[in-house]
Amino acid sequence: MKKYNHKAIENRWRKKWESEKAFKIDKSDTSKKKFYLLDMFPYPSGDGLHMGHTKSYTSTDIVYRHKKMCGYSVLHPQGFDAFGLPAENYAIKTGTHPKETTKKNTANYIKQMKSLGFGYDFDEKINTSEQDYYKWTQWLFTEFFTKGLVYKKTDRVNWCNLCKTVLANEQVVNNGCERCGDEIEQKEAPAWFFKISDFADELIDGLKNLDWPEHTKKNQINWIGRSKGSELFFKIKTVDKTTDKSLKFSVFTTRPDTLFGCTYCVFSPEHKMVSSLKNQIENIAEVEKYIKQSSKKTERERIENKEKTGIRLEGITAINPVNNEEVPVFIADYILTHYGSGAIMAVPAHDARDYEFAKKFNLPIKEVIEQSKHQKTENKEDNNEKDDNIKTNTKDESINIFDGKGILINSGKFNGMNSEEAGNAITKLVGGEAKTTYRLRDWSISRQRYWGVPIPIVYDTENNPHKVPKEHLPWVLPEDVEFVPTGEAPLKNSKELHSRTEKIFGKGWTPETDTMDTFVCSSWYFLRYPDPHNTEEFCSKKHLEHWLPVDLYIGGAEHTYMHLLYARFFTMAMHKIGLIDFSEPFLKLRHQGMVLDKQGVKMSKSKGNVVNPDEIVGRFGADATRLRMSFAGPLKENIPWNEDGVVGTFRFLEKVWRMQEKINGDTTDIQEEKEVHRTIKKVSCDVLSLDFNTAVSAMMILVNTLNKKDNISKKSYETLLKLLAPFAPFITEEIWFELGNKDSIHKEKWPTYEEEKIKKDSVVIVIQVNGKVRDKFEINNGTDEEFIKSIALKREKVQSWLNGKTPKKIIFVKNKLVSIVV
Ligand code: ANZ
Repeated sequence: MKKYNHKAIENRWRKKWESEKAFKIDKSDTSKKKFYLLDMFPYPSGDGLHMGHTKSYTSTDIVYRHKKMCGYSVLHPQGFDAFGLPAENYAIKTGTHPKETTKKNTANYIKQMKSLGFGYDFDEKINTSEQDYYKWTQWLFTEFFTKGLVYKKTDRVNWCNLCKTVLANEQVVNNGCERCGDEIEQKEAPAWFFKISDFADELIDGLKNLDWPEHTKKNQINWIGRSKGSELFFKIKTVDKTTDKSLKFSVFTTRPDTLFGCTYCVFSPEHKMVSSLKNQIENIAEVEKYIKQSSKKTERERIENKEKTGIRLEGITAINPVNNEEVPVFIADYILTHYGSGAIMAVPAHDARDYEFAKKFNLPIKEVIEQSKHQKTENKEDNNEKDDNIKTNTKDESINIFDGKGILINSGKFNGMNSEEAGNAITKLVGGEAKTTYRLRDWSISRQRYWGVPIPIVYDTENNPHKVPKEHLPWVLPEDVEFVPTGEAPLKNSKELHSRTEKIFGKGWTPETDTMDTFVCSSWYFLRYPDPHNTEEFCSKKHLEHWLPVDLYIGGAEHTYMHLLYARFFTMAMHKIGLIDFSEPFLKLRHQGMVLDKQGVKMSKSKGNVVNPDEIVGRFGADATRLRMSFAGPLKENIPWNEDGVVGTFRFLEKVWRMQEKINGDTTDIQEEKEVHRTIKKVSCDVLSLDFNTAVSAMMILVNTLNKKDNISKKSYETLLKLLAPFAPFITEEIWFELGNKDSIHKEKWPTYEEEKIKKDSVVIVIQVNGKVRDKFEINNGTDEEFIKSIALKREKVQSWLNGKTPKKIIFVKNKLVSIVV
């Protein structure tokens, strides 16, 4: 029998599939049920595909091939999120135009994806940096502009000095630039904003109907930060009484029930009241100094502030509306300008931040809420268990403040009432209003960079903005620009762009010279895939209706706050203005885990622990690589990469290859049939739930069982090949033709099983680690000891209990138990 020659096999089928256009689908054929399967498209970096891509694209390719075999018409497109900083930074360094870099890198990615056997139809790919794509990004911008969903304002923005650009809040990570890590500064600059905040409620409420990981939903909800509370009004009193008595300010509070406990008020440093009171503030010089200092801090820094800072406005007090008490007024940067009204009533007895501040500035602390009896007993019961409502830990002391709801004390006629009731009553009494606020801010998208979509806006001689009309789109990115960043938008220096603007719109008209945040490009790309060559529309109605929304989206959880939120916003906004008839883009979302190195450390260039998929594919073949990725763990888990694993899957494929020798007619014994049906069931279920590792292990068990026999029926073997086909598409195709079949295995129907045939003598093996039951699995009665032990050791739960240690002893009890001692 010939040796398993992965190189020859894979090369042959790669060419054949390419020439036959095996991955093309007829998108207008609506006779089959559709399935829209989406990958997060890559940025074509100079480093090529990394192992993380290999893992997640292998997963979607398995789903793609499986769904196809199940009779679906599957749209499984791929493309390139090609605008962005790295290509531009590379251009700055080397003088190579980003277009050239992008072209080269894109070609390499395609080559790599083809080598891994991913079934993408590259004739239908999209590239966000190409005119036929960004024309529509621009058109959508102009539609949003017409409908008031995008506007320009001058605001404090996050500024990265190294990348010389403005960043969205979401792109500031640990007070540094998401890209380069440099510290972010705040500066005033004009910028274009998308009105994402208009959709805050819809963005929260829409999550209810989505099949997404719960933590991702929760994180989006927290990020949007909807808070229901009251707006209350305080009057200002100044020492010299020159100020108008009616000068008042509002505070936003989620706890109006604590108003009697307010012992001071705080403004954010940017609050306009500070300048209104300028002449009355006795220590204005110091106050201004403080304001200047805090202006350097980013919002995140202010929220995370380790130590509270602030300054009292001497000569100013505020009147607590519920009891007319005079309380001191401060400014402090733990109060944010854009949240609520930018001013608070501080209740140090019941709010940890206020408590910390009060301690530092020696301010009175007045308790006004008591735990109800019911709460007290509950707390006693779970004694030392952490309860966020009761104890708030700050850096060096555990503050025992009660920030939960309860019963009012020290609150005049409201004593004895519960928080809920009292909150409403107090709000009403002092003339306050119910109010909802959000943390989510509008999305600033102007970037002073070159390699992005030009914002399709021109200004008339009075500097009023106008959209570039559709007939002039794409509003082409000019080529006559310097790459060296100056802090000014590179497009400012394009003579061509300026003369183009005057030529079309008139003398004295000027172009907008900022480009768009690249996240705009990726906010709608999934709407282009069904119809990427359409020159009249971003996507035809017919294709939109048939293909959207996306049925399954797979990508990293790191996109929760940006891409996944922006894409939902775009979809909702487009729905609102009637461009599409649905408002959620991704019905089901799953995240893939990361690929770690042997030591469990994330692979990264800087750590020098990156493994190149090309090299692995070259040595072991695409099939073994794909299989190893699938076998290493469930999709959502992080998996360690080590070469032994791929050696293992390669050997498994060799076994499958050699089984050809044992094919003998079509007789199937009952035992064999049961085993085959059981495997069909297991693999079918596991592929649906994206637990590829257990699907592979089920196939390994089947191969092991079949191999023990001298003769294997052709039918059983062919079923095995079909189950294996989505995982290892090359070898299965090769054997399939060797067996005399005339058409591709990937066009076969997915095998079905009969429950009747499965009922058989399987046994449940219990796994103990150090005497405790940790896992169990079902296997054939009589499966041999070594195999059961090896399966047990590979189980995910067991691995986590072993925590990298090698077992000292493994006890085996036939058909019952594997007991591991470490
Ligand atoms: C008084 C109070 C008493 C509060 C109490 C809380 C507990 P969430 O729930 O996150 O929305 N706040 C209001 N505006 C603020 C701003 N611009 N910057 C910083 N903090 C601000 O938080 C709402 C609470 O955060 C509000 O309710 C207010 O403090 C504070 F026992 O008012 B509270």
